[in-house]
Amino acid sequence: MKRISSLVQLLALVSFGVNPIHFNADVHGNPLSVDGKTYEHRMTLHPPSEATFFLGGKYAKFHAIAVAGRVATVEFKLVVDGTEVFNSGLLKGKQFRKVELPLKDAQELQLIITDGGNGKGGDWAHWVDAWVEGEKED
Ligand SMILES: [Ca+2]
Repeated sequence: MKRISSLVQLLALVSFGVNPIHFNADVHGNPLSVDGKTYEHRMTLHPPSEATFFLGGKYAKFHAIAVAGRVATVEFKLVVDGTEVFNSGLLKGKQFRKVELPLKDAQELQLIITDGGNGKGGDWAHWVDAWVEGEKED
């Protein structure tokens, strides 16, 4: 199991949105609770956000919880090798969707957050507990 946040540091990164990415805590240093459980690991972004990870066919599965910020209206998408494989639909104020995604021989994974079509004001959004697993031996 390898956290996506560690892939950010380890693997080449194509692009992020115009805003910085925040790891693991909000501006007040607080962890995030989702559905009654507290998570230490997350990436917090502001749309438009598009992060591309080169997986090189090394991983079997992707896991994450897509969580809208308190006053956000956003949409989360996952694109594998150019094909959209997950769309959260509109998520508002703390709504969330859990994602389990088989990767098979995926070369490239894109994590996308849009403004939900109503502007980006207040649109902080979180990829919580995001990791890939099933690392293959070279
Ligand atoms: Ca919005």
